[in-house]
Amino acid sequence: MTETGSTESVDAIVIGAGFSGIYMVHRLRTLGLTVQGFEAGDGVGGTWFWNRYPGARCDVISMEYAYTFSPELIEEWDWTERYPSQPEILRYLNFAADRLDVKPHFRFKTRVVSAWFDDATDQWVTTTDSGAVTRSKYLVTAVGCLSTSMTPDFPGLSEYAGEVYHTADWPEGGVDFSGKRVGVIGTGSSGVQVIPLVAEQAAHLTVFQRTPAFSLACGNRQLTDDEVRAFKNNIDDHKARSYASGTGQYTDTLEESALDHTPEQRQAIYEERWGRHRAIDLIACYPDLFANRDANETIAEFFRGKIRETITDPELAERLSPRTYPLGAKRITLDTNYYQTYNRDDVDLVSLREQPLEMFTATGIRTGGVDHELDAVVLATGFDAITGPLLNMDIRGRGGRSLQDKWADGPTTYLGIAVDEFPNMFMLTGPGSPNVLTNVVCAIEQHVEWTGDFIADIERRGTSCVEPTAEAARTWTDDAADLAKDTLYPEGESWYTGVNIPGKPQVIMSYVGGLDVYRQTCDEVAADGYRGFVSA
Ligand code: NA7
Repeated sequence: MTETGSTESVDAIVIGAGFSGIYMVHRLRTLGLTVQGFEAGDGVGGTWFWNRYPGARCDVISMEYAYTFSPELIEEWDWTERYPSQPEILRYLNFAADRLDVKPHFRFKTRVVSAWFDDATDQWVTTTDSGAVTRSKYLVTAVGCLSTSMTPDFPGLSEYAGEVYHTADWPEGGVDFSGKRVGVIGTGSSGVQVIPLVAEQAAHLTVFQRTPAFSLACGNRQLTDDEVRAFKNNIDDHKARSYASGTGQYTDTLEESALDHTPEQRQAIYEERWGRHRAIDLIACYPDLFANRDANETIAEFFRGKIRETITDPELAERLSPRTYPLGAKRITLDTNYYQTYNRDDVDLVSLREQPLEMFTATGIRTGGVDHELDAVVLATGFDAITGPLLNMDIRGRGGRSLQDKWADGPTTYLGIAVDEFPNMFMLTGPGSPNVLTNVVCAIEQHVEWTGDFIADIERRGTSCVEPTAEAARTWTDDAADLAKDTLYPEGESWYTGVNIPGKPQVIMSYVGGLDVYRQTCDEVAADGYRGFVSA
């Protein structure tokens, strides 16, 4: 390892200034440590900095999608809408970062290129795209799960003369589609949100759909002052209930199987829950909806019925109806006027299953021998999720061991937080933790607090390095894979399992045992002297 120019030294490096990075920097600062944060964006926000496409909105209720650790942050911030828009979340994160005074500890517009562990000094040596080198005892990755966008290798894309935008890297000043023929590829959460707004502006919209989504109308609305006040007054209850839940979101799950009820009973129950406009209320309505394919089919068919109710053309309704995977195996999308958009005369749907996407031409897209002339194309094609942002950097542990090599067959971690041979490296919402199967802010708070406590313990003991044993990491990873085997996730063929990225190892990158069980396990590990870790 060679270092040229000056090298700074800090106790800890934190990569990323989203929800997790902001809180981690704050937590480390309160321990009295010196911290250098790096963030590729020109401001805080993480995924909410980049995903500023029209209609971008979180699928968790605003008041629950917020930090709970600080009474001041809770008291001083008032959400305005039931589901928060991207601009409002970005304002919130700026407010939190200012209030916690963490911005001065970040270097923005700075991307970490590599982080190598130096065996001689037990330090991490981190290099940024400006060539700056920083040494630190700790390396904390707060890079998010959905921060490396994915553009498929479409033939001819580079020859296409029109405009191309990716939802995950949207121009800051916005895009004017007025008078244009626009194509949107992708009907996941981002596509479902952007499509209605592009349709309102464009002269014509063509949606290129490979797999239809199960989408729930989000019923967004302004919050009342009373609702906001009541939530704040009940924050302890909210915290207790989210801690006790498997996803950080709680609902009233019935005791009986979906199959124990008559179709009429189920219909009435699903209908009531549809009106709550919250995916968790539907998918966790009966305990077996996500465990039993027949039970799942009852709610899948209920969703398809909603599509048929909304779409006037029955053939179109069928093309928009998911048939190939269980509800919940791909993330349920949350929309405003998604299906209604297809009733417009100036919107067409191309099913790529019937007419495969052959290539981009200079003037548009060719599918099944048909040319679609387009002035602009929006790629809503998703992310190299969870491991993508970590493997984008050249991270090397003991003896120059690269993380890319170590994870060539899929990520192995202990608790989703640490990796053997990578001492003093802590991953927030890393692979093998509950990450995206939760209200991620809940998962982040648990991770930051557990990691902060561990680092405080290491400092108290005067230990130089900790790392998990290879056996602890292997056992955690194998047990997590065993737990996931019986779920319906693999049938979804989505970013949850890496199937969306050609060549990516196909494993469920999230711990499916629930955030409540996970939290308890992490606490037991800590109480047992950080069982599974060794010190040097
Ligand atoms: P998603 O959910 O991964 O959706 C990507 C969409 O793009 C999905 O409909 C894909 O179809 C489609 N896609 C991907 N590659 C192709 C190719 N090569 N050809 C045609 N269509 C393609 O990403 P989002 O950004 O919408 O949402 C990600 C998460 O962000 C979301 O779940 C929220 O948690 C926030 P497919 O289904 O693979 O057939």
